[in-house]
Amino acid sequence: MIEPFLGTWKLVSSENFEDYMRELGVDFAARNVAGLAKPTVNISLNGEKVSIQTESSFQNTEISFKLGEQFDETTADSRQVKSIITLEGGSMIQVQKWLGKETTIKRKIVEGKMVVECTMNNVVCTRTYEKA
Ligand code: A9M
Repeated sequence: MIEPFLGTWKLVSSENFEDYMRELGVDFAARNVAGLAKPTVNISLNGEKVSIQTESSFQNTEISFKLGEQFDETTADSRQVKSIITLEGGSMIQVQKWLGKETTIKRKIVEGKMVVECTMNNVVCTRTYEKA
């Protein structure tokens, strides 16, 4: 079910984001800017299309996709990736692939909060959002 994810979310805590970005290959300047950002994430549904808009004082991004269908994404750090997002056991699982590399972004609802777990190789970052 996508319904629990719909709405507007505000970042309230972040663990290991710096290490995750380093593992992705994000450069020093961008890591510093992104580390300071407190993004607002809006997740909406229009027919079969899910949109995730991420807004911060530095940059805005938006992805729009159908669950289970691969799409092209340009990430906040300018990677051109192939993404696919599925719902599995109540979690939204996103896999991004580029240049033979892969990262997973898992979103789940825990006690009314959206917990986003980003994994690259053996580095795991956890970012928690509350309903705005
Ligand atoms: C998240 O909270 C985690 C998504 C992980 C994205 C990693 C991209 C690195 C960003 C580096 C770019 C630097 C410039 C701009 C700063 C904007 C900050 C945006 C950070 C998300 C849940 C949200 O959907 N995802």
